[in-house]
Amino acid sequence: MQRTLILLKPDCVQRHLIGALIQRFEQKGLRLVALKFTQANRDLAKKHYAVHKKKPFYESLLSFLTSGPTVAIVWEGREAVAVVREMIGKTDGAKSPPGTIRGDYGISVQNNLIHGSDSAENAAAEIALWFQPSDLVSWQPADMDWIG
Ligand code: D4T
Repeated sequence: MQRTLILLKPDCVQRHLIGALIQRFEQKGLRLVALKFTQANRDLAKKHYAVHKKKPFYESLLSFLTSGPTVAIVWEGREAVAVVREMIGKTDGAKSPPGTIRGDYGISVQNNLIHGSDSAENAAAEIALWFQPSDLVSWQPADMDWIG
């Protein structure tokens, strides 16, 4: 079992797509571990996107992520990091195929609705940024034997 972090970014919240996107992950068979509705401050946004510090879009990215509420979610499941990245699609919504979240709901690069951790190591670090250990709930869904 693996855990991963997703962020439903401010554009997703403003466009009333929270429920539609959560439904996809629930129906895929991923298990909810933690969920938080919050507005990232600049310090959190800087830590989350530290890898992009030197990029020309960095400042704009920080403004975007701090511009409104975000839903942070930890999902758990077999190969959860790769599964979620596949479901999200490519960075650019215009180039992301139909069937993916960005392909179905987006056409922008920056306002691309959702973040998903890109490795198990980054997932662990990002989960620790957005959640306290006590926020993470370990539980046994009744249909686990069917989902696998
Ligand atoms: P995240 O990290 O948000 O899940 O997105 P990706 O993994 O798909 O893409 P990324 O790390 O390369 O970029 C992070 C974030 O920056 C925005 N961005 C990206 C942007 O505003 N302009 C750009 O030119 C690029 C490449 C979009 C996602």
